Amino acid sequence: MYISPKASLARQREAQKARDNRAEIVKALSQGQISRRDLFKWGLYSATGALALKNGLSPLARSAYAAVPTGAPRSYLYGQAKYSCMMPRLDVQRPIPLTRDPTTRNAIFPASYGERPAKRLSYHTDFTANPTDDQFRNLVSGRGPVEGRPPGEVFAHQRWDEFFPKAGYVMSLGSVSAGCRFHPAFTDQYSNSVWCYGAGRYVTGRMPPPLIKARYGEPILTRIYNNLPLVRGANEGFGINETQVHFHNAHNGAESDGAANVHHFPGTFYDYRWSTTLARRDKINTQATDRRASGPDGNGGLINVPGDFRELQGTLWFHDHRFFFTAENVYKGNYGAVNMYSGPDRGNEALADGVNLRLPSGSLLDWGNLDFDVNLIVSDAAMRQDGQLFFDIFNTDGFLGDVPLVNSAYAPYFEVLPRKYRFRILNASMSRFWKLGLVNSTGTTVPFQFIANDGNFVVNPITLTSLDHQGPAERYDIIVDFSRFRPGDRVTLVNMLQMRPDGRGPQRDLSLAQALAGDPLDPCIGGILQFNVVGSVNSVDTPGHVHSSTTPDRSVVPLMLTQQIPIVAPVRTRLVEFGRSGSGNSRNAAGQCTPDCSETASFPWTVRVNGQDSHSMNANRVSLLIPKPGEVEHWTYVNGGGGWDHPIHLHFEEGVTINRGTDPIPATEKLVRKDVWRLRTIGQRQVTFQVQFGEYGGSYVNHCHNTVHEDFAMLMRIQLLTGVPGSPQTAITPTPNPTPDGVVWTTPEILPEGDPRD
Ligand SMILES: [Cu+2]
Repeated sequence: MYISPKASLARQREAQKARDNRAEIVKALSQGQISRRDLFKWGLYSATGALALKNGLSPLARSAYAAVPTGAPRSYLYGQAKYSCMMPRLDVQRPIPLTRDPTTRNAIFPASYGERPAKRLSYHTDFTANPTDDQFRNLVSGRGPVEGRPPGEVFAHQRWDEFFPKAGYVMSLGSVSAGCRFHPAFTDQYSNSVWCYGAGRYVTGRMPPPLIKARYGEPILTRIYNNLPLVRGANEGFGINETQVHFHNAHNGAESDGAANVHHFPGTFYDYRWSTTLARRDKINTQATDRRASGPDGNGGLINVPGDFRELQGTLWFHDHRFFFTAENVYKGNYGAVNMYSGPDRGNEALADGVNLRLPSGSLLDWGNLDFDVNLIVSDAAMRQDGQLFFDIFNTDGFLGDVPLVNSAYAPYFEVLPRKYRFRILNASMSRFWKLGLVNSTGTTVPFQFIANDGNFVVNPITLTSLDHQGPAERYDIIVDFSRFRPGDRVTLVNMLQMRPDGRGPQRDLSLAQALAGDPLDPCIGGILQFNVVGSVNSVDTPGHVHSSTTPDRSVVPLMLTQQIPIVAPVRTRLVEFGRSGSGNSRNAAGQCTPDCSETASFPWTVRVNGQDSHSMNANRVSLLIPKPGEVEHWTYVNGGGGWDHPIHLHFEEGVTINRGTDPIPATEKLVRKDVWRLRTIGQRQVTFQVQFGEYGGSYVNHCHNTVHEDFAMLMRIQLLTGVPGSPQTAITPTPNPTPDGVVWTTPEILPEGDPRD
């Protein structure tokens, strides 16, 4: 259909008006000027909780001429074309050495940092005992404890002495300062359009996202200060000024998992102990004699650790997990990457000791070289006409942006040498799935090798010409060999997946030619990153050093990366259905959620265990209980409906993917360890995997990682019991309910269908 320029302009204006109206409502709600009741009264809100699709009110009403896929007018790009800015590398954080005070068992920061010691028990414990002592009070707000971690033994760091932290990181989550942009030619983001991390105490946030280089055998203490505005509404329309930080699938006690309903408030900090525990520590290789179960010692050697080397992890990330507001907060910038280094996955391509796999990385540093081992965080954003980041908080299906970002930069370019590179691709989108492939300048696909799924090695590298769908939070590690190219050549990373315009999931796979032709309805289809092959690049590992294309590539891609974990008969099976069964029951009779949710939130997305009733998220309800560690279980996840996909994330443990029901299973998933499984609409609607729990206990979660589904409220609580005598984790964890004045405890209900105890 032909649309005249004049009519097109009118439609753009109307779409803009719709978005402005909606933004006004969001702002008025967040600042308490109107209530949910007012919206009902005005007929703008339905009983199911959705905003009425009235023209001019909802940008998703098609009559509002909103652009696909954002529901708002096309983002303003200041006339910039793709590949016009350089891709930033992630902001590598520097570890702070911690020492142990033998008397107090506290971890001491060097005096120059001015940081109080990290302790096994939260400072909230001291605040509760000494409520008038200012040293334990949040002095920014003047109210409540200075640490957000709940008080007492239940939230003490588990196995503190065994995993005593040696490396410290102090970061603040804050508003951003001037100069924060998605492209050098774009406008600065307002200080509260973007909220992200900065290194230090009570500092502003910065882009690109941080990267922490972790290694087995060196436990970490990450102190996160909440430096966000005290006023909830100071958020440019979305995002809540409270956070709990989830270290996505690292093997940690629940008190450090960042998803035990422990969000904290502006002015407070939270000490997360990231233990670097290798799974099966109490069961396999308990004497730490297997050299493959190890971390680099910094001097060419290894520090052995107990545990199963087949469960070594690599590419991980951390992100906000404030229940009911995760999508807004992650989208706003609350995330970062963690590379876990081990004996086999050393981040050194030259060191040959029989354990190190020598994957592409570099060799200037003993471990953790990044020169040829590159994190690519892929996401999609939308911007208002004034260039500020935009999010639609009323959307419960899925939020899609129209601006592809890599490491927070708009469709950038990256200079590479003609040699092998490792790329760690993370999908950090809220709702968008990607299907990525590589193409050269003549339009021919460039094959590559797939080596890891969700941070877990596949047994043998798999040669591919395009990746499988990559749902939110999934990580794919690939090796690309640019040695067949010459300086001046170009290779493009292309997205070949068309999403449903409503954001609920993928619509169809495109051919490479279709993707390269672009889609006028969705600018995130087609190229998102261009590799420019050059003759020399500057080192990021040793600033000042220059790598040349004539330097030999000493990296190796071995035929075998790890060994297969066998599938065995399970102690029990579980069935979890992720569906859409009417209005979820996140609100109690008084209309309140646990924890508090937006007044306007509705809960169409539900979870059902073993065929019983459907529920939506309630932090005071345990839906699955794991009675003791070490028991092998087989779980089946099923998509309960049609028309949408769910990328389902299990915290704390990976599962070995067994089958996709009777549907074919791709080599990149078959018997591969994962922590996010896509449940598709047709074909691969279900997945069965083998899982066992161990080493830690407490309150964890399992949820959809389309964070919009997660917030509305496809999430359930899991309780792990450890059976360690005297440990609080032998019992159900009481629910901590954070308030600005401190934590209040409640006793959770337990769904009988999720409790296998007699
Ligand atoms: Cu979902």
